[in-house]
Amino acid sequence: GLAVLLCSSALAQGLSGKVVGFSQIGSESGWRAAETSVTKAEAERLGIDLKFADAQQKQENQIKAIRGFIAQGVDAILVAPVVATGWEEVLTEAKEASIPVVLLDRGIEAPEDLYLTSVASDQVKEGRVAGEWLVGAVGDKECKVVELQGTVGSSPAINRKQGFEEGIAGAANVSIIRSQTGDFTRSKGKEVMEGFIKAEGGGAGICAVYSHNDDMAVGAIQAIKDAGLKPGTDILVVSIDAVPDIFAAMVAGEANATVELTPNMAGPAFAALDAYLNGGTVPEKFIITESKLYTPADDPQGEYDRRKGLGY
Ligand code: GZL
Repeated sequence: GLAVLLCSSALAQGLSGKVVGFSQIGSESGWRAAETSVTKAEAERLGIDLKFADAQQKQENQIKAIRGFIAQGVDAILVAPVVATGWEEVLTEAKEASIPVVLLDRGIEAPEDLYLTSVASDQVKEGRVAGEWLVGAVGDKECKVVELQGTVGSSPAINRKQGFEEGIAGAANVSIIRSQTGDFTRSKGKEVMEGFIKAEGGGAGICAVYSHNDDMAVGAIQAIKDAGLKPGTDILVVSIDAVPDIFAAMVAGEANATVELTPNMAGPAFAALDAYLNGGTVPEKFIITESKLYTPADDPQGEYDRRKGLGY
């Protein structure tokens, strides 16, 4: 009777009319652009008034944006934290203003009471799956790997490096010979891969490139081709995100494996905020999204077509 009515009215209230600030890192990759469009679409669907701030990959811009949201008195704040450190002061200010903070797709090193919950993939697992795939692909052939790291100090860069090293630890024939950040962008990934190829006498000895995201891998593919080598055969290409263009590369025989990262972090984030703001339910601290390996055996053209409409 009444209880059900009250409960359903609370649930029905949802987040409509709520004001949520979103401090987004930037638009450094296709995946990031997809996360932004999915988040905006989810907010629209739920009737949320989303205040969006693009930080151009600078932490100080994120901190400024969060301070602005606090001053506006928003109901909640979403943050995709560009790096893992330096958040305690501003998140303490949000806590003191009783504004719940939800972290998206990257983690931070800070007391867990400074955020309501974190929605992200298991980035160590992503790296491990990539490493295990490469070990399986090369058998007992010697394989010298070059690594394109994500943004220095970001949780995905730290975790995906650790995971990959775990994944290849059991294979003495597979080793990382060079590793450098490409800051998750295509242009930097191409530039760093050009440097690796030059430093390795033209690249003939490089067996594989492991890239912390597909965008740097797409840049590396161009550098490999410019050097007269065949990506996908002379140099294997394994990366993470599963954006449309890595599937296009697979169709062209130029990429070999990617680990999917869903761009829909907002769905679980808004659900947690709804339960918390409308029912006082405290969500689990870490909401982990699924990861899935894709290779050219998995209908890359179909995967490209399916994702093309998702805002990448
Ligand atoms: C990982 C996410 C990374 C993507 C990149 O969760 O933070 O940031 O893998 C993006 O494409 O730049």
